[in-house]
Amino acid sequence: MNERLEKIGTNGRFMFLAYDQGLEHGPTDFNDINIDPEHIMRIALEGKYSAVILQKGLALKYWKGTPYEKKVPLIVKINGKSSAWKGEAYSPQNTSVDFAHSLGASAVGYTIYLGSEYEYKMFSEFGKIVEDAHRLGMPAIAWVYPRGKYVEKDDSPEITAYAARIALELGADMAKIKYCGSTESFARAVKAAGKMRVVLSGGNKNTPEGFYQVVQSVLDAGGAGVAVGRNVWQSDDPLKVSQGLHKVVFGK
Ligand code: FBP
Repeated sequence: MNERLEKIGTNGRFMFLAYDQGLEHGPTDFNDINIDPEHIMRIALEGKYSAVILQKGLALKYWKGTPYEKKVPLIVKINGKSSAWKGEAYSPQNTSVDFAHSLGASAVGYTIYLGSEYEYKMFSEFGKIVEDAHRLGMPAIAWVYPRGKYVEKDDSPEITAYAARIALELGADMAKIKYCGSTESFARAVKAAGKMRVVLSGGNKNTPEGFYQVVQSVLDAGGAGVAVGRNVWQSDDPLKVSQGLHKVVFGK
């Protein structure tokens, strides 16, 4: 396990604020308030997140050289695709591990679409990313989402455990995977992940209570926390939801 990953967590637990949806989904995810990255940076700081997840462009303009640089650890998401792309799932790399490191990132993140026709390209890109990141003393986090031509059911317990295992096999320090319905089934994914950390990928809008329950289930299953976006910053009171989440993840 990379010590730098543990450094951004607390007692082996992690609560990340994801804000890469501007690229992944487009501004349809945003209202007039949360479209402003400054607003999200304030939530990341005041909500006591372990780190904020940004694409390079936001990291350059809203983190680097700002007071947040010293206060909120950064994870740079180094690949991404838009929702306009309707082809087979593939998320090209748009920046390097070296650049993320030069920015001051604490970790890099990369999405792999398990079961896509282009899975082989993402495996290959991620393999190099792990090596580059470890050479620089940085952890590599794999978002592993079953998606594409060869995936029948993207949220089955089997494919979720497979997603976690793939991240382990490719050398990731942490996998960010989706919930597969129950504590028991998620526990199987955590088991498949071996020594690697597993966090929940937020998901579609839920009630705060419903979301806390899912996060609790992930922790009960042996998961290490959550990387969440919309369930926080699309809520009516993002700081209140962050506090509730903090209580679930860190017990205070
Ligand atoms: P949410 O909590 O908003 O679901 O964010 C988690 C995340 O993985 C983001 O990092 C990413 O932008 C988004 O989900 C991608 O979601 P999908 O590919 O399933 O539409």
